[in-house]
Amino acid sequence: SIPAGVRRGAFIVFEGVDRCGKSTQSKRLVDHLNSHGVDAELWRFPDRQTAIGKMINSYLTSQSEIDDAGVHLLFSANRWEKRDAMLRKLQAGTTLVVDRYSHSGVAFTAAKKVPGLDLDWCKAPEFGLPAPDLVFFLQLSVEAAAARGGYGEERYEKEAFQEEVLRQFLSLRDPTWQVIDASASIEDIESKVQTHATEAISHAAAAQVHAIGG
Ligand code: FDM
Ligand code: MG
Repeated sequence: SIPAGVRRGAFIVFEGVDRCGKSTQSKRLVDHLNSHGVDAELWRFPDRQTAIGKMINSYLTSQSEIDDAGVHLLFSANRWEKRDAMLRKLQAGTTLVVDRYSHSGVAFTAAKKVPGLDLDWCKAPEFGLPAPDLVFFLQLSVEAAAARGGYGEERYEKEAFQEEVLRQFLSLRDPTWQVIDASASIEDIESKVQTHATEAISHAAAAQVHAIGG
C-alpha cells in the first residue's frame, strides 16, 4: 500500500508528428527532473516490449499485416495493459513523462480515413484510461520534420500520411494542451517544457488522477 502523505507524480505526455523532437525533449525533461531530485521516469507508447507490443512492432515494420481496426485496438490494449502500473507509479509519487499516448492512437488511425473508423470510434477504447495532467504538442510542419533527415522505413513514415496525421492532431487539439513551436531551438523548447512541467508536478500533487472521458 502507498504511504499516506505521498504526493502523487504528474502524468506528462508529449505528442506530435514524427521527428518533431518528442523523444529528445521527453528524455531531456526526465534528465532535468532527476538531476533536481524529482522522481520521474520516461515511458513510451507503443511499448514494444510486451506481447501486444511485439505484435505492434511486427505490424509497424511490415513483418505482418493486421486489419486497421484490429491494430487500433492493439495500440489501445498496449496502454490498457500498462494502466495499473501507471497508476501505481503516479500514486507512489513518480512523475511519468510519456512519449506518445492516446492522441497518437486517435490521430494515426483517423488519418487512415477508413470507413467506419471515424473519430468517435477511434476515441472509444481510450475512455477510462488514465488522463494526462499535461500534454505537450510539439508543433512542426511536415516539411520541416522531413527536412530533419527524412523518415525511416516504418509503415507510417511517409510524408503524405504524416500531413494527414498532423491535420488530425490539430483537430484534436484542445485548450489544455501546451502547444510549442517545435521549430525553435532545443534549448528554447526545453526551458518552456521545464516551466510547464514543474507547474504540472506541483498541481498534480494535490489532485486525483482523472480518467479519459470521465
Ligand atoms: N502510433 C502510436 C499509433 O498508430 N497508435 C498509437 O496508439 C501510438 C501510441 O506508431 F508512427 C504510431 C505512431 C508511430 C508509430 O511510434 C510508432 P514511435 O513513437 O515512432 O515508436
Ligand atoms: Mg517512429
